[in-house]
Amino acid sequence: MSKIIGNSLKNIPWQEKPENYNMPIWRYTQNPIINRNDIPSSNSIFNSAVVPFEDGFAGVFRCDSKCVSMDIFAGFSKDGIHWEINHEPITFEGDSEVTKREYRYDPRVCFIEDRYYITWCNGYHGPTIGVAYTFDFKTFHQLENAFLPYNRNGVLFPRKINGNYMMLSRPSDTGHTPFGDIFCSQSPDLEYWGHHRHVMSTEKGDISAWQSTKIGPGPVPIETDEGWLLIYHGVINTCNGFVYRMGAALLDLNEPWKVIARSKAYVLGPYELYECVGDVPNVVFPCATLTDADTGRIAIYYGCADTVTGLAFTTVDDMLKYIKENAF
Ligand code: BMA
Repeated sequence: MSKIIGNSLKNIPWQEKPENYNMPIWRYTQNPIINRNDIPSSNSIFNSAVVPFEDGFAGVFRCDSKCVSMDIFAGFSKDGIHWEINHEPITFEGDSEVTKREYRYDPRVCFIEDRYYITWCNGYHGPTIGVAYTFDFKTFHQLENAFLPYNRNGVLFPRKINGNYMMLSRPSDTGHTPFGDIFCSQSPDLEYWGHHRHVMSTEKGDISAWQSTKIGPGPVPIETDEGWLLIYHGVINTCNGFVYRMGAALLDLNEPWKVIARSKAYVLGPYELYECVGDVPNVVFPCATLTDADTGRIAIYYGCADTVTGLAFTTVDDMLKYIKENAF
């Protein structure tokens, strides 16, 4: 039995694995849990992040407007399934040069020590990683952008490692980047980032072609007794464009740029209609998990076809077993 290192979460959303199901991740039967027009201004609500908060849950949601302007909104839920999302986007306190908004998308939320940190793809003369914190999901304090443009998918580790904050990210370009590896960077203060280490590359051979074009970190890594469980997205370029799937790897606890094991088979792909059809077809894009250390349960929140938000389930045992069985 593998173990999640962390808190118990008795009210984690949960459904049992269907009988005779042979994939490590299974979908919530009532998906999608958030529809495209759940707030008055939205065209689509997807690629969003949630955390336990007070006696329920809070989150930061990517809501693209009917002008197709990308922004992030706070939301709250009692059960992690039914969400009330604010109708106005988050506004940030901080240095006016940094809080100036171009666009904001694909948020992650990470509780470290005493507060919730939000990272997202932040337009600043090109995409980079915005960083902010909140205690209450009402007031948000923006810090310096972590990196120079161009970068996407900034994902913090939930604790300092060897005295430093750590962030995974994927250096990119100005557009629909046709390349991309995952890197790990370190910071003593969440402002100055360095000691950049390469974590994983795309796989060019046909041994794992679904991740041949680019990969990017997904939810905040999950600490287990065997290493950090990283769920990520992997992309292949096809004659009809990019297809986004979910992959998984296990990273070293003390040197998380070292990969212990990585699955050559994807863990979830776009199969269901709401994952295959939408503004951008054939996309599953994970941005958050909830975990319960007592049972090993994991609930995964993911964007579906850049249009709606889905929920899926797994356990630490299912994931680590699958990664090991399919390691390459
Ligand atoms: C990526 C990001 C994601 C999006 C994905 C598929 O580059 O823009 O927000 O879900 O493409 O369109």
